[in-house]
Amino acid sequence: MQLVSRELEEVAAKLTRGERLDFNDGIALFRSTDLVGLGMLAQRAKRQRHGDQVFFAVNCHINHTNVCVGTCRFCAFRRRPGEEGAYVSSPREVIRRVHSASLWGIREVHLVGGLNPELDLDYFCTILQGIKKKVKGVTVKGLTAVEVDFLAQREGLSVAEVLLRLREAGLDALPGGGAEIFAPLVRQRLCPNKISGERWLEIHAEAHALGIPTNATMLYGHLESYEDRVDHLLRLRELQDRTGGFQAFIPLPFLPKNNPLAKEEGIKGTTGFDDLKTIAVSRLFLDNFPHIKVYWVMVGIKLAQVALNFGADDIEGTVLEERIAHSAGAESPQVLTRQELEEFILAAGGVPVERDALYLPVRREA
Ligand code: V47
Repeated sequence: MQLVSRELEEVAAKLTRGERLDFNDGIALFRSTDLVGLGMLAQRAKRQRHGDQVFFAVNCHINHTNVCVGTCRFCAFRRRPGEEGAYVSSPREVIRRVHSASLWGIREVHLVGGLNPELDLDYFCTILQGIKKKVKGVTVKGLTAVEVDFLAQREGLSVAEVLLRLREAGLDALPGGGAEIFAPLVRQRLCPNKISGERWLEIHAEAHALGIPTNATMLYGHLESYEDRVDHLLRLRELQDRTGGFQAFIPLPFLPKNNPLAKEEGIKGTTGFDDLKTIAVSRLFLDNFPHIKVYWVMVGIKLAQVALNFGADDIEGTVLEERIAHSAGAESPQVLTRQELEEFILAAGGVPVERDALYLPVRREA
């Protein structure tokens, strides 16, 4: 029986032979409309690696400040210093919030914010030390490569020095934000002041060299072409070949509310078809990434459940208090409980495995 359409046959044969996909294969996958065939290939790859396991974290997201000197056109979260609605949480406030979230049994904190020139390295070290002291056993995935670069410049330190200080204070892993799309021409139109794709990759390579694992993201569904998406995946795969330091890849669909990019360019947001396709292609193309994560906050809970059958093995998380996606119109709730998340994974045919920021399994007393 023919399981995949003609257009996928060649790639399917390559995958069956255990061969790596190249740039043209990536384009063929993105151009294909055989979503079911793609999903089947991706889910086979997911099962070969993880069986029925689906990883999740009981976590909280802390966005400590929305003050940002960046000018990313897709962002609905940032405020200029002094602008109405601008906020900065003190270290004490952040630690208090993590402490109160610990009543939910969190084992991971996701800490990211704007590029706020008022916040120095000590601010972050105080937060990290405070979190680790107050909440035993919690792990912290915090500061994007963009924030690390900004801090290094502010402090006149090297990236490695900043990372070492942060690690000493309690940082366990870097999140994947700020990658957006690496292709320079599109990146320039999306986020003209942001570090280049090369710099983003360099900072992740530095983290990997220090033994700090990281994630990677790709913002899609705006001005980029399929060629740009495959280029992005290819660059990530190449770095992963060299370092092995990436844990998870998370494709992020562009959300079109309250931001200049959507308004000025008339962008409507992605389709469910594209979201599932991008998850599936990511799984097939990034053959050296252990985890492909679906972010239910951005794709919606129901589609995230389907994505767990289209190659994703990981789902972010209980989340609690996310602001970046909700500012840009995410319609999902602010939080899922651990029980809801587990039920949701089970209903999608998965076996839930709770993990921390280092992907170590979390064992709970019954
Ligand atoms: O870098 C900003 C994106 C990212 C919009 O590493 C937008 O585990 C869509 O990186 N529409 C931050 N996306 C979120 C992020 C993340 C989320 C969950 C888990 C992990 C992880 C990382 O959000 C930004 C940017 O790419 N973003 N605005 C928008 N309008």
